[in-house]
Amino acid sequence: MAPEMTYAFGPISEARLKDLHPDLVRVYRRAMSWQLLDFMILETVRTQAAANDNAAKGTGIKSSKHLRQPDGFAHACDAVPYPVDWKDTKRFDFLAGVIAAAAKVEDVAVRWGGNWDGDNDFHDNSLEDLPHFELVA
Ligand SMILES: [Ca+2]
Ligand SMILES: [Ca+2]
Ligand SMILES: [Zn+2]
Repeated sequence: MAPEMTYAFGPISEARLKDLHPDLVRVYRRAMSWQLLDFMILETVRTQAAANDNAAKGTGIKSSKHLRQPDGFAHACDAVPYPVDWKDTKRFDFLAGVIAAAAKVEDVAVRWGGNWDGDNDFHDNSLEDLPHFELVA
């Protein structure tokens, strides 16, 4: 008998996952299956207009991997601890570690918005985007 799941994606998160590349979907499902922390999918696919908007505000880039790629999917996903408290960045860091581990297990190369250059120096980030993971390829 499967253990009872305490944390699970709600219908809004599930709807957003439909627009996400299947490799990343596997990563987020694996992360949720570990039942370490509840989280929700905030954003997968993004319109060009929204990406331009974020670039103007300095919170994103115009060529974002959130844009629908030629394969029809977003290659980036923002997930936030649930319930979300944007000031509690430690929970975001913890979630990022869980997702990074899930990516390792699923053998998917991902880049985190808290460590864009992948050097494990978490203090040299130009644009801090703690909820953000994207496919490297
Ligand atoms: Ca870094
Ligand atoms: Ca660096
Ligand atoms: Zn993002």
